[in-house]
Amino acid sequence: MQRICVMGLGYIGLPTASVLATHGFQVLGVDVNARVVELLNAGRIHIEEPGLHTLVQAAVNSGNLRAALEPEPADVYCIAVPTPLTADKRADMTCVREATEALAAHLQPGNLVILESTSPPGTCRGLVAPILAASGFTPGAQVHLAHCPERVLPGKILKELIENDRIIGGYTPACAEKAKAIYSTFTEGEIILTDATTAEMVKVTENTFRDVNIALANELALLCEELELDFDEVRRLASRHPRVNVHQAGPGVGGHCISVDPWFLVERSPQTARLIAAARCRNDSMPRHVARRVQALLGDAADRPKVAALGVAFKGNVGDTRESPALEVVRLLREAGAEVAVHDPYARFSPVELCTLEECLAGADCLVVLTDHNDYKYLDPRPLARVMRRPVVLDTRHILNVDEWRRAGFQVAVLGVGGR
Ligand code: SAJ
Repeated sequence: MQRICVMGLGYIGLPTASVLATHGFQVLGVDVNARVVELLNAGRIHIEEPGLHTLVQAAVNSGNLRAALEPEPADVYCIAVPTPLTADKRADMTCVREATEALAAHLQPGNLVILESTSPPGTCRGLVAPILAASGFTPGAQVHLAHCPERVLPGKILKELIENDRIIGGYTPACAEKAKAIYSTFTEGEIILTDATTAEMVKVTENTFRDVNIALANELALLCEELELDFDEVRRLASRHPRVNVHQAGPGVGGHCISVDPWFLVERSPQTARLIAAARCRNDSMPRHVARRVQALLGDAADRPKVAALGVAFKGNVGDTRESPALEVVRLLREAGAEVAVHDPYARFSPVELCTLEECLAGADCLVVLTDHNDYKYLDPRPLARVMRRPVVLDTRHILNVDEWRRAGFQVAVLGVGGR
C-alpha cells in the first residue's frame, strides 16, 4: 500500500487526507497544531464542513488515517498548508517553506512531492524545488514535483473533491504523470496536465476572475443606488444576454481564497495588475458602505442604538467566518457606538459572541442581513416586527421578500437599490 503524508490538516488537507485514506492509501496527516492532531486521532474534527466528520471517522476507523506533528518517510508528500497574506499584502510562504523543509528531511529517491496550496506563480520552481534539491535529490530526476491546486468550494468540498476537473502542473511532464496516477484513484472529473507555473497561474486566475466580477457587481450596485435603480433587476435582465453573466452584489468578499489570491498577482507586478488591485479595493470597501447605510437608517433613533446582525459567516449555509465581511461590518458599527447583537446558526467557531435570534432582535432599531443563509430567506417578518424597537431592515444579500416584509410593517432597504 502506498504511503502518503499530507502536510496541513485544514479545509483542504483534512478532506484530501480522508479521501485518500478511503481510496487505498496509508495516510499520515501532519499538522503543527497538537489539538488538531489529537482530535483527528480520536476521529474528530476542528472545522465545519458537511459530511466531513463522517468521512474522517470512516478513514480513521479503517486504520488508514492517523495524524502526527511531524512527517514520516512516505512515497508521496502532499502540501496543503495556508498561504495567507502579510500585513503589506504579500504572499506569506512561511508554511509552505517549513512544510517542504520538514518533508525534505525524509526524502528518498522516487518520492513525489505535490503542492496543493494556492501559491504565487513560480513557487514550485523558485521555492519548493530548491529546498528539495538542497536535500540532495534533483527535482524532475531523482524526485518528482507537481502542483495540483485545490479548487473545491467550501460547503461542497467532498462533492467537488471527487467531481471537479483537476489541473496538474508538473515540474517535468513525467512528474505530472506521476501525480496524475495518484489523483486518478479518486477523481471523477477530467485530469488535465500542464507545467507547474501554468498550473499556479491557472488557480490564481480562477479566483481573480471571480473577485473582479464580484467587484464589478458591487460597483454597479453602488451606481444603481446613486441612480435610484434596482441592481438586482438590472443584473437579471443584463444576464439574459447570451454572453453576459453578472455576479451578485453583497457586503464584500470573504473566505480565505478569493479575498487573498488576487494580491499574489498584484505583488508580482503592481504596475500591470492595476485592474485586479482596484477590484480588491472595491470589494474591501463594501463593509464600510454597508455600515454607513445602517447608520443612515438608524438616524438618531437612540443614544446607543441596537443593531441586529444576521449572519457572520462569509457566505450562505457555511459556518466559516474567515475574512468575513460581516465581521468588519459588526466592527465598524460598534466603533461608531452601536450595540450590535449577532446571530448565526452555522458559525460555531465565530470570533464574535453569538446570541439566539430572539435575543438578537429584542429591542433592535435596525436589522441587517449580512449572510445569505437559507434560514434567513424564509424568516417570517411578522413576529420580528413585534420584538424590535423599530421595524427597519437592510438586506445586503437581496434574499428577503420585500413585499412581505413591507406588509409586516418593516421599512425595507436593500443593498444596490436606491430611492424606492
Ligand atoms: N460572493 C459575492 N457575489 C457573488 C459570489 C460570491 O459577493 O456573486 C462572495 C461570497 O458571499 C463570499 C465570497 O464572495 O463572501 C467568496 O465566495 P465563493 O463562493 O465565490 O468562493 P469561495 O471563497 O467559497 O471558494 C473559492 C472558489 N473559487 C471559485 O469559485 C473560482 C473555490 O472553487 C476555490 O477552491 C476556493 O475559492 C479556494 O480555495 O481557492
